[in-house]
Amino acid sequence: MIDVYFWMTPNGYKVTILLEELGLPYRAVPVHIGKGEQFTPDFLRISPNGKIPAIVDTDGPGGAPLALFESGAILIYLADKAGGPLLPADPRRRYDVLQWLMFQMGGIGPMLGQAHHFRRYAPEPIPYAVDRYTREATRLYGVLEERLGETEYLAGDYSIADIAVFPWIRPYRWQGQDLVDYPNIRRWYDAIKARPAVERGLAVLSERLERNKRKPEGEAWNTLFGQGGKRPPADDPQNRSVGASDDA
Ligand SMILES: N[C@@H](CCC(=O)N[C@@H](CS)C(=O)NCC(=O)O)C(=O)O
Repeated sequence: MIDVYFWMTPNGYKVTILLEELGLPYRAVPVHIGKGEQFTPDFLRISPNGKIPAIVDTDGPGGAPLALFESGAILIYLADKAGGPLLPADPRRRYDVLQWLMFQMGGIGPMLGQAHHFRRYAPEPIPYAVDRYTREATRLYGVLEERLGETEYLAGDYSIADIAVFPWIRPYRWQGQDLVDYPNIRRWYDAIKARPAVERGLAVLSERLERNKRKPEGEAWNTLFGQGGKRPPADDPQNRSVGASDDA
């Protein structure tokens, strides 16, 4: 059995969509990140960075349990476990998938996340941050648009790279984007959205979605973006005097 430590966010959906595509049995374990459940000692043992998603596969390599965090590593592990075209074994095709997966992990996720944050969640408007991350989001959408003008899916055939990027495009409006400007992304997006496995993956724990309260506020905001959910380290570098070096 695969336990998926999950909340209804783009990084969480990558894993449930893939598991649905692969038809592997799993159980979604809710980790309410607005309430700080990502900082409990039990969860930190599985996911030391204190973020979802994470998995525990009771039937890991060699039959022993395996715990994994970081969505990119989880997608690679699950696709390899099941085998098949979502992460091909052929080296050229495999590295093509992996480079687009890493493009998601290093670019799409962090940058679109910052655009979303400064446009929607920042307590006061910060024009420099809004401009910087919206411009970077627009640039990244341009990269996707060009690629999807050349190939049907990011790495040719549908793969874990598409599964990683798709949930990040869903909130495109909050990233200052409009899909009418990107016909190739629109085509790709609609094709993925129509897949029954994707629909099932997006429905996981949907009963916990508070439709009108998807924007974290109050305690939830403090937990996610302040220090409300996690103790700062005892030796918090921010408390050191400016210019002090580590060995001073
Ligand atoms: N690089 C990580 C990012 C994970 C991540 O940022 N997860 C968010 C939800 S999408 C989270 O758990 N946030 C809670 C927090 O930051 O306290 C991955 O891809 O797994």
